[in-house]
Amino acid sequence: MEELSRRVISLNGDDWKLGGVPLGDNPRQADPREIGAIGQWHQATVPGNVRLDLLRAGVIDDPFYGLRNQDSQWVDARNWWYLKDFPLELAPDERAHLVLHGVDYISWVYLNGHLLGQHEGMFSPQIYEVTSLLQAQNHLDVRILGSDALRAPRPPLGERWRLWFDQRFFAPVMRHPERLHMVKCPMSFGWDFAPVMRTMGIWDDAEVIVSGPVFIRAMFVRPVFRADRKVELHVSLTLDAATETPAEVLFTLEGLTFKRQPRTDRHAVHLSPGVQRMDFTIKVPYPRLWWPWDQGRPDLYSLTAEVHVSGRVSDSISERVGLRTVTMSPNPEAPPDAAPWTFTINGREVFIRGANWVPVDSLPGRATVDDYRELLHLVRQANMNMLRVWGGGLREKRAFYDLCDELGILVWQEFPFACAFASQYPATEDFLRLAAAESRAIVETLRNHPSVVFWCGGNEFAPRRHRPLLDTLARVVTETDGTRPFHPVSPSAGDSHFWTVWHGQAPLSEYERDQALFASEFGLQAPPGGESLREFIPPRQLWPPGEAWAYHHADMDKLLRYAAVFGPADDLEGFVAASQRAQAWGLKVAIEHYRRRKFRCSGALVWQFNEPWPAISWSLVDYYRRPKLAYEVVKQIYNPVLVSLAYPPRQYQAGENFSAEVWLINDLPDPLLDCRIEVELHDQSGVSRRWARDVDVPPNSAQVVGHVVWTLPEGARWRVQACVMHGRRKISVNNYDLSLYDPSTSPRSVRFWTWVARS
Ligand code: BMA
Repeated sequence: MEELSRRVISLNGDDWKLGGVPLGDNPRQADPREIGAIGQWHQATVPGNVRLDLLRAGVIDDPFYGLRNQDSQWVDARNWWYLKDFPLELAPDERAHLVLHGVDYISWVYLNGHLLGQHEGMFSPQIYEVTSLLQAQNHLDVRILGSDALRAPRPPLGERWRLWFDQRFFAPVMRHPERLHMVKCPMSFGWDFAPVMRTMGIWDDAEVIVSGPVFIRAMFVRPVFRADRKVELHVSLTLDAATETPAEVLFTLEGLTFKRQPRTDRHAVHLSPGVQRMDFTIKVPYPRLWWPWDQGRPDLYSLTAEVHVSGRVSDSISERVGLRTVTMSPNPEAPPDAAPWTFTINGREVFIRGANWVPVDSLPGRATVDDYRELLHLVRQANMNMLRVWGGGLREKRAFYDLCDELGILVWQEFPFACAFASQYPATEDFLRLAAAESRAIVETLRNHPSVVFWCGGNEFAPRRHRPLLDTLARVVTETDGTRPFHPVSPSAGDSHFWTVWHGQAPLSEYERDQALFASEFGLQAPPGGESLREFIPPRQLWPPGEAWAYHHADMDKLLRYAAVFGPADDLEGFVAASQRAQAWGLKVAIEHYRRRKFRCSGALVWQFNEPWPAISWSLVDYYRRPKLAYEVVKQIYNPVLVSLAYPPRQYQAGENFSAEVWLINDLPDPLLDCRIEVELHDQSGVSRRWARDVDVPPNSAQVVGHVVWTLPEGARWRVQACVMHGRRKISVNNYDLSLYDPSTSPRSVRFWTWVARS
């Protein structure tokens, strides 16, 4: 078979050089003569980050330890140059395009001394044709503007906001107001779980693509389900032809996760010089659908397009394809102004069990495929079927979405806009143009992934005050994708960020009042275990908690308030254990409530799965990948089949009645016939009461299957174990400790936080 002519020359690696220069008077004026003024060069790595290279070179200390991040803020007061030499020879008919998939944040790119372009935005790829500039040895220079050059003063604050800014929740997200003028990972400016680490670097892949005279810039594949149940692929190719030419496009469709005879389609085309879009339709015989893992198999196809010119392959591209539809169905009993919140995949309503995903590293250049793989396997093992890629974070790297496709994990993707409280994102033409360009690039990068099912404009800002931005995003999504729902901002029109517990310090039982149609955020902070704490908190600050705790985001008032209930919490071990119990128990109360309301509430997303640096945060899994207690508990109660008890949380006494509704929830698409539900009461001496019932469980359901009423025997501590037996197999277990409950009463701020959740 003839060799394909696309050659991809990766420019990734550790053979780059990095040097810095002071910002000077006019930092936005690039001048390659700056390079001559650089006294000291360091070895550098792409993908990466300026701080990482300086760390490896021993110039700065690990900013993730203690308060050391403060010592390297000077890094932002420099412009940085990345340099690389590489050989490349082209055959006579060949063309070459330099592709930088993500440069953070404002950059100038030079090849062999020629300025290729100046670029703003960390998400859009930079693609430059470099055919005529290449030599046997090439010299690539990338200049990155120092973060301090982008600083902006804080706008004057009204009295109401000044009060709120003194509060811990709001201050961290507005430390650098310039973030609202940029389309850059918002969290990097500091958040209530992330440090101020204003990243600079080439954070995603860099490569040169060599093709023949026709270069394929992009391929967009849209599965279309026809009324006669046949499936077609509508394929758009963006082709760049050097000259006017006849050509042939050859498509090959194969099963990637299953065996199927490859199917080929040929199309004769006539290309004009320059960039053009061409549309094709390909039939898919005997279609195999893509499903989230709990509903079926996440089967994938591979589609390859080759463009042949004069009998030779000029260029080729491959994309993975998953056949699925996504629509949103209304929730029963929802208010008339609510959005429909039930994710409906391939016509089937799917209850969402998942979490919020934040960047895996505050230095995102460091994230590798292995990091994503390790964390996403933990997601899958925790029985989660969705991640919300939160708007304070990133468009992740391609590997993240490839793995979600393979594992059958749904992705709710937000655009990188978050928490505009006192001021707002601008409505100027310049800013809207930037927002459109960056969001278009995000959609183009992700739209072929079947796992991505939902676009959302961002996190926590008023939709009314952001009409121009939201209209821009909605238009981009329609024009560039058009196959997925778009929701303006979370929370709005029915989803909740339920912070009455934690920020409002309400008792955990308050979760049971949440009437959200979709619970997109709820959670509690808990410190990681001692082993992890010792990796980033200096020994003398470990206990009592020193300054480094606050610097790594511990909110001590609230931690102590919840730990006190699940204590004793008067030494490090006790405090960690009590806080982790509070977090786990709180999430259990919330999730079981949401699941019992199945489809009146259509899903639950825990805040937050992971964390970008070692922190005392809401994460289930700490920075070092060590799961907290809550991870294990959430995994148990996210079992697609769950028996759940609803009972009043209170101090029980021997001789009193314990009375609970027994709920059975089945998120699987199949019925479970001949199941046995067993509920047992354990006291100090073993099982003292037992309740059992044989049931057939309908598919995709939540129902009350019985009621237990027991007089509590002698003792002071009772546990209840509930399980579902299917034949001889125990398919689901749930545990309750009746002594674990939160007796406190609601503080006054509860009303405020309940209002926040709904607005
Ligand atoms: C939410 C998020 C984040 C924040 C978290 C914890 O509302 O969207 O902005 O980090 O609460 O306070």
